[in-house]
Amino acid sequence: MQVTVLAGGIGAARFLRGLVSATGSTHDKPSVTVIGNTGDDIRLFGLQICPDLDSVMYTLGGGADEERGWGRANESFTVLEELRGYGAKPDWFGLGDRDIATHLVRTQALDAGYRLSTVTAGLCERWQLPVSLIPMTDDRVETHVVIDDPDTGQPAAIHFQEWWVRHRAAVAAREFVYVGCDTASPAPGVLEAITTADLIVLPPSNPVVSIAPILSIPGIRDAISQAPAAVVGVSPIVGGKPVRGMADACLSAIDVDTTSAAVAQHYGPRREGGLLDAWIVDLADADAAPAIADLGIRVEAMDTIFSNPGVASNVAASALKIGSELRR
Ligand code: FO1
Repeated sequence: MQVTVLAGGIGAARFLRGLVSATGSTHDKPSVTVIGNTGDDIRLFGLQICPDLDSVMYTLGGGADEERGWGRANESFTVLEELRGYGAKPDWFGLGDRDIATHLVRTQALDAGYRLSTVTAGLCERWQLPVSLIPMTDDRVETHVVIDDPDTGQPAAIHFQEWWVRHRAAVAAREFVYVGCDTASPAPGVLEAITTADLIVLPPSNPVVSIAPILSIPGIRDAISQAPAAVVGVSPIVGGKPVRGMADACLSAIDVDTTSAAVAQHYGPRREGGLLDAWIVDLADADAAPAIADLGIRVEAMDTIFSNPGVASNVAASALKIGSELRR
């Protein structure tokens, strides 16, 4: 069964670990293709940083810092200390020494003219990734956040990473803009991974800053809507709160309630031109099932808190089962 997953952030990476074990996907025979969000990407100190691609690469490659959820295990921050010693800006982004090696190799290859998708495949070779990881596009697309400038009160756009890391999403977001998406193209293999999939999964990623940028690339949303595969989503909201991160601050900016049902409605039922055939919610939200089912979306309630790898495998197995039943 070929499974295609739209992924961004830590929740997706942990779900993918379960999906790999549930599908038996391997580096030599990958049955899972991950379309990674690149809207979080930022160029700092001349280095191209791809947080959501690296979350998948490090987590599935065994090199991730499990506690932080981003960056490398056994990390040190000596370079960052030295940058701060010079008063170099920005000083709010935690660049780790091991992580910098990834950005150096990536940036050198990009500057030599290689596409991001080619470079990503090369980086993943080191990690013997048990999936195919493809960036949503090889073109520059950046998520910027429109806030009220604290000094002038006028609208001002800042890079997503500044809003997320420096401001901890504590500054009200008026709007999210996926800069460059209108003229971007899906990276090679992206549309094929969608049209040939037996199952498409929207994992518990942030709907606004991880999934939406992928859907903003011309051609991707339509390909999903028309794909023969069933589309199964996993709610990133449990009991009215994000499982991790600050999706609530993002959802409120687009007037979507921070509930599992509201996010399902936001993605929309497939039969009305939306994305979802099915929605997996946590047991804590089982009472929302009838309302979601009324939208025309099949609902499964189960433990979705990835406190141990077994939970992610169970959720993945449930998605596979639904996918085989609903495939068109
Ligand atoms: N997140 C933080 O909250 N603080 C950081 O200092 C930080 C540094 C960082 C460096 C590299 C990288 O790949 C990710 C990093 N992240 C950091 C996470 C990142 O901001 C988010 O994980 C994603 O962009 C959102 O999913």
